[in-house]
Amino acid sequence: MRKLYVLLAALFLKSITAHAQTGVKWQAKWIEPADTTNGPERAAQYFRKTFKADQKPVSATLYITCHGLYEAQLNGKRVGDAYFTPGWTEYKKRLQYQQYDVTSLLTQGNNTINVTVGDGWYRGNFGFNAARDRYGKHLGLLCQLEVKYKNGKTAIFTTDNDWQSASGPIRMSEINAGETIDARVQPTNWSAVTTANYGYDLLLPTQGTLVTRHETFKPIKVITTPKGEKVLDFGQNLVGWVIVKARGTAGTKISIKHAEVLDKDGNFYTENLRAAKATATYILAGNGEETFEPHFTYFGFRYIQVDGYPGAINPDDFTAVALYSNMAPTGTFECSNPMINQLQHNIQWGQKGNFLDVPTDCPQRDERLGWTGDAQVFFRTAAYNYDVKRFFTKWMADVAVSQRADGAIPHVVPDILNGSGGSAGWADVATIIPWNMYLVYGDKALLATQYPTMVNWIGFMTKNSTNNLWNKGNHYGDWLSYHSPNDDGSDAITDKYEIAQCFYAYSTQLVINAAKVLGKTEDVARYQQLLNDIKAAYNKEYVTGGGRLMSNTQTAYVLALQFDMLPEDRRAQAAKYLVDNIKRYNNHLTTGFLGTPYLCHVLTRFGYTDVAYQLLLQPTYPGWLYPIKMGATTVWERWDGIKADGTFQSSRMNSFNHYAYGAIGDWMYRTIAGIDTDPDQPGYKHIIIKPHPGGDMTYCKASFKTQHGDIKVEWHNENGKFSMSVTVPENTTATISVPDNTGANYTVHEVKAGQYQY
Ligand code: RAM
Repeated sequence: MRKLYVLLAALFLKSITAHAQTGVKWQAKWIEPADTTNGPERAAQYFRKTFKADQKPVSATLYITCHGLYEAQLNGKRVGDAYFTPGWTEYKKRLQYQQYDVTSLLTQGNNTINVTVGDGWYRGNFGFNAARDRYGKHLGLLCQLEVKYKNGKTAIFTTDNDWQSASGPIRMSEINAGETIDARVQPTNWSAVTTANYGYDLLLPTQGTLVTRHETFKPIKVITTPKGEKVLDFGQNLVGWVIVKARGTAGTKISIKHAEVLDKDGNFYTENLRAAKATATYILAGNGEETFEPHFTYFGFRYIQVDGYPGAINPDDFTAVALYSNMAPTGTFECSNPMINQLQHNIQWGQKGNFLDVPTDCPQRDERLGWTGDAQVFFRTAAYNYDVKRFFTKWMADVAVSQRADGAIPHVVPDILNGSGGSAGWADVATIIPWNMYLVYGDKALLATQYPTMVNWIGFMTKNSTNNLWNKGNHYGDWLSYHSPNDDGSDAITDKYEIAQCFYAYSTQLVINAAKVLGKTEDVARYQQLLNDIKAAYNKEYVTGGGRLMSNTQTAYVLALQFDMLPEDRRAQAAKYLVDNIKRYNNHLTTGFLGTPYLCHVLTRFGYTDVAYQLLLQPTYPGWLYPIKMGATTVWERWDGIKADGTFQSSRMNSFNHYAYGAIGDWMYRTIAGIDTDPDQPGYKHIIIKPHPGGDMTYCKASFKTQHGDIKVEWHNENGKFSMSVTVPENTTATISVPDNTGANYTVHEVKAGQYQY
């Protein structure tokens, strides 16, 4: 059976490759600069070629990819609006190329194509175990321009031996370190390129969502810090860079450093960036007003420190621009509590900043990796806020190809940690995202594509289990859960193998769900038997005779309840233990990465929505609103990134833009607003509307753009009266449950598309 899945996975890969070749028939040669090292700084390379078009083309298409990151120009005009192309994939197995309609950029006669290629992920120094040349030693370029003339003739211009390369103004570019641009240097020492034979087998057309420019920000404050640093505050922690205008003499060097926060004294704070220098350096050519911005790096920041700027700093000369994958917005959420609205804002900005071609844990320090655990906990929230179908289709294809032969999924994808993986709650990305994508988008084909990877992941856990107990391996566990500041024994540490057993069951359940959808009846029976065994082993090992769990933590109860680990007659009591635990912590959550996403869902399911609201609205640490009280504009990695006295948590791991805890967004949409899909008619074909009023909210207004159209819910709960309006899009049906003002009783309406008032 396993062999069959490996075969299926191989066929799937082949089909991707075949697909790649239907888009373009490659004739181009890979070219590399003659000086492949590009000097000690590893300057970006400029490639060029001038070619002759017999007439003005009636159509022209450029196909292009590279080893590194590229920006292309035709006759001095930028090609396309995407950045960080060709995107980041498992480069040794899959490399995207882009296709651009460049008809309007070409003319009759001579045309020049210029392409700049920087190190990027391909061979730059990035990731927390800093290393260069992860995918290859040489920058390279592959492009093919296909033109059609009015007379029906066609011509193809490709990268080949006739191209030239040189270094130019971009003296250094790296994901973490930043970029240095010396405007005095123009490419002059052009020399012939060499060609290389990498073939075309790994190439595929853009599968994901390319990065483009989005919001811009002007400084809201110019600050001179107590240390005397010149700092600009853009008012929002964002990901991208700052466009700088300056006038000065040739050789003037401006340095722009980036930080997410100021320290408690108001000084510029970069310790939490660890080894990431995150600095843009601009050297003026001295010819009037000059404008600078980087190309092949990005920064996570709210503040910049400006050094060496010629003359007085005028905020007008600085514009921050956010760059992220160009996902269409799908969700809006608003309610009567401004703190919750700020939380929604922070969740969305966490998504923008960390959806830069791949889903990253954080965008600022020397890490910025596709951590699988973070992505799975945030997936459902992400899919409410934006259309992430393409974004995750691409990334999950990378998850699939990075799966180890033994079925383990690496901790990060693309896998730059050399195969280390198989951690509970991280590797389960293999099942959790495909299943949830199916719920959100209703696309069976996507589920079928990922099915072999899902099954192989179960195989890994089974192989590493004894008597159906998965009690081997290294696990991150309930990462960053509550630790008491005084080590008084109240730390919420959940046994890692107890957690692993829950995820083993959950992933198996999701394979059963998928097998049912895909009509794989044999698998349904087989995995159902396995699931029964996993749960029996769990109850024997981790549940006391009285129904308490071995780890007496919120996360232990949350996972047991969310994944139906306990026999039905024990669940209500376990939910009560969970609530008791929350009360013991004075209405605070103590959960980390794995317990947090399900905490409020479990409370709602077992009739404790009031407790869920208390947690949501809890203004003191640990809780979602504490960072907001401390001025956060994105979601923090830790519940106490900045402590109440203004000091920081350990600089070794303290990101102020980590989306994982933003997973509460799912509960806000699904439970407060009450918008969900029926798993039996996924993709919002049959919509479930069931709001849960509470938390003293007087109104909630949310919308969600499905593939069928917009769902809208607006409820008011004032003066003892609950009222609600709902829009149900065309070609769908909905079950609308209308609560009374306490949320205790519902009246249910089965409806078709239309607008409804209750
Ligand atoms: C940290 C990452 C990420 C987490 C892992 C386990 O380094 O930032 O959030 O998933 O560790």
